[in-house]
Amino acid sequence: PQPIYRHDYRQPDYWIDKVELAVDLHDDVTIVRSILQIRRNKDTASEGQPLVLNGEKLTLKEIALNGQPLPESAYQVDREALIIFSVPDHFELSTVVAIKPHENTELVGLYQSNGNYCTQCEAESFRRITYFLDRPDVMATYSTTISADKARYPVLLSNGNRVATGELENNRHWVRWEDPFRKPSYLFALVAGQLVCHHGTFKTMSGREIRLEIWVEPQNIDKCEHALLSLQKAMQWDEQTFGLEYDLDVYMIVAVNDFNMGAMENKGLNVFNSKFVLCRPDTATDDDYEDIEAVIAHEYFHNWTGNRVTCRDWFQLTLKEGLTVYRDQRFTADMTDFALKRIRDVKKLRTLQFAEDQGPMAHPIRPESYIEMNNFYTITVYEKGAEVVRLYETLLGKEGFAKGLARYFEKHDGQAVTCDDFRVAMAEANQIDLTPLDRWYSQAGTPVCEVRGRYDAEQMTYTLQVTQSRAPTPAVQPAFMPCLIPIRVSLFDPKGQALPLQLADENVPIGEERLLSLSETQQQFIFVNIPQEPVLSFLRGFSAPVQVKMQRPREHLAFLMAHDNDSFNRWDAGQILAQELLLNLAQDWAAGRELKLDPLFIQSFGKILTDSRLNPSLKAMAMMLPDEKFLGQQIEPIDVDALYEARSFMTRVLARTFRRELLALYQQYHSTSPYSNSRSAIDARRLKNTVLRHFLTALQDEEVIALIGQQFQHADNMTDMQAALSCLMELEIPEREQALQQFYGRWQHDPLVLDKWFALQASSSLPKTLDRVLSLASHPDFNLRNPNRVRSLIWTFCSLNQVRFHSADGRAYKFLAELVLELDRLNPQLASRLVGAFNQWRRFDKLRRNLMESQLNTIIAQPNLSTDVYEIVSRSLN
Ligand code: HT7
Ligand code: ZN
Repeated sequence: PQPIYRHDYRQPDYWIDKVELAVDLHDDVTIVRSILQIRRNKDTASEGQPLVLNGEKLTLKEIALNGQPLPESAYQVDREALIIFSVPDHFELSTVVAIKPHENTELVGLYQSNGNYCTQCEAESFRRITYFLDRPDVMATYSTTISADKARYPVLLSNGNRVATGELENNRHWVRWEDPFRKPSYLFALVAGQLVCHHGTFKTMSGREIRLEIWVEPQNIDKCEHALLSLQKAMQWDEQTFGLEYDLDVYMIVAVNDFNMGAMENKGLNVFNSKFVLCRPDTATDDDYEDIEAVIAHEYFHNWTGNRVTCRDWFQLTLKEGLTVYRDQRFTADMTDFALKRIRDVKKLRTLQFAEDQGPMAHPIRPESYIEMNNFYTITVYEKGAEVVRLYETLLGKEGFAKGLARYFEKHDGQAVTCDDFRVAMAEANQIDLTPLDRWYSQAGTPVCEVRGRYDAEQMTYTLQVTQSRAPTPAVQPAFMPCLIPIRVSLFDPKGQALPLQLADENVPIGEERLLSLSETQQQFIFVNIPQEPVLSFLRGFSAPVQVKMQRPREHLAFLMAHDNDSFNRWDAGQILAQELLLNLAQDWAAGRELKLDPLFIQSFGKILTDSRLNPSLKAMAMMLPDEKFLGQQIEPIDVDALYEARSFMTRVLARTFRRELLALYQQYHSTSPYSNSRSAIDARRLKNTVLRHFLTALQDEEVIALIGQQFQHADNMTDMQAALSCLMELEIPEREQALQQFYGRWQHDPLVLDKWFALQASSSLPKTLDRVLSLASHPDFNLRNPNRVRSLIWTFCSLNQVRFHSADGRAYKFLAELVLELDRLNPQLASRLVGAFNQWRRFDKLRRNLMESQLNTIIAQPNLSTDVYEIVSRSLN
């Protein structure tokens, strides 16, 4: 397979202005009639240029140009295209194709899920529905008529407004939809099935009433209210924050069980993985509720950032995704807690995106090339992309950012544009040169800032020396060029008071927090009038997506844990200290030395436990030790056993030392009153479940086991039930299997809850987990055709359970490789996600490296491998 390069972009030779589709759904075949109004692009195509339309897995039945059937000599059809040799400047092209959605296991194009029809066209799958110029810069208006059996498919949906309906012979019916907004083909959607609707309304700021519809299978009608509320909140937030109003009269969301990703922002008709719609207190956790709110908001925000203004080509994906993730992060921060949200987002970025940047898949947020676009819906494009958008906010302030966004819409509404267009709009609105941000788009890899602080008592100066370079990456990258890195800093006196900050060339101090701009490879910042040696708080709020390297005494970290007034850095100081100790403990364990925990850390941890001013959710965050996967990234080779033992040791020591305080916290926050979804109830559940799952369980004593058992038996909500079951997963006691059976008996008919049952077992750190996973893969409820189920068992185990997946006998590697090959024949997109669990293989010890490499070689040697899996594996092996 050949890569496609960003620099090869050129406009299409033809434009399509109007699309009329008629989709006839039948059991054995679906017939798609399309009428396209096409015109030559005078800027690129000379007269007589052939028309090349994308099309895959289509059977062409009829073709006519301006109403005249085309003779076979006038066109050619191959596996990927329909080529018409000669066309006029303006014309109407009609085609009729047959497709087989019931045979579609890839879940792209038109497919069936639980007997209902739905579509997924992003990135390049509209071409599996009809012949088209399937690229985002071709924007057209769509009219779609769907016909189907009335009893089996009473609900027929597509983008825009419903304009007509009618009855047909043979108990069939039809519905016509018209979308007045020009859109790229990837935003097309169609749904047909036996669905029911939970609806509400929203009054926009200009006074229009929008109908909001959540469509689900009948048994799920009581699980939609939270999704509806989330949508209403998102609509209101976007009006209040950015003045953005919804444009159509109806906004529809459809929940489907079989979906490759989270959700899809099709114009006016979002299709969602049911996991991000359906919830009830007894079936979904507090985290599920928060994820639903965030994903609903994300897809809604796309209506402006993605749909009204879209991407010129797929290399620009971060233009819509980075920006929309940034918007949904801000939304969630406003709905919940700013610091908590920031910590979660940064944790995710550091654990997953930093790893991607250090692996074979490292790429800039705006990639330079791809073989299979689906492989580039990555944590880099999304989350690092969002951090890059946040840099604009950091540099321009919230108001400047909003002004820039308004300018972007003013200039580009209705267009397909580039990341450069976004940067230029931001710069114009704020009359500032933002070209220095360009390197964040063009360079892969994580910048590393090395920091040195020096206090000069005589001069009363504090000098900060900062350098930037790039963390090493196995993928070959052009030489690293320095980026513009905004760095927020504060200095604290020994009492924990933030000092007024005055730089050497300033006359007076300006505030207690400063934003420094690092744009060179090396820079120095001198603060004057500093009366005593201060403690530095660096990169406050994680003001740029970089790694920080700084030698500092542990006492400074303990000090920041107690005194920093930036909640993010306060949390981070604890993480850095814990990380340093855990890595040392891992080394000691590997060398057979006795393990000892630094009393300074024990003391600092104790202060967090007993700090009554800390919000309980933040306290839970602060107590959590860095996870094994994150720790693994900090060392080479990754010693999975040593990291596991070190972390278990630290947990045990803390649990034993603070047993009394932990039990008291548990009791204090364990509610005996009925479930509530208030913020304080959520915070309480978070803290008491962190205490139980991550500390008390390690004690394995009778009192704790009894607490877990009681919580499991009496829980009136899934948050508590799942937390208790996850504690049991760590214990080799009879109650474990009983609870699993009980849970299965109660929830086997609810696929989303059953996913939890699989995931909980796969995440256990007990040595027998690999065997359990192997047997669960043959369980009657395990199903390779359902991505949620595959992710819950396989991804949880292979990606999140580091110590058990990397068992030294290589059995888990073999299991994954075989599964990837089997899955590749059904759903290459999902298979290529899973094979990514091998991406870090070079960082392990020789034994594991060889074992993983051999499985990767087996995979790549397979004939007929999909381009999706081929791209990931070949990059991994190169
Ligand atoms: N824009 C959506 C991306 C998406 C997708 C991409 C490829 C294959 C399947 C997919 N499903 C959804 C999701 C989003 O970022 O909002
Ligand atoms: Zn998105």
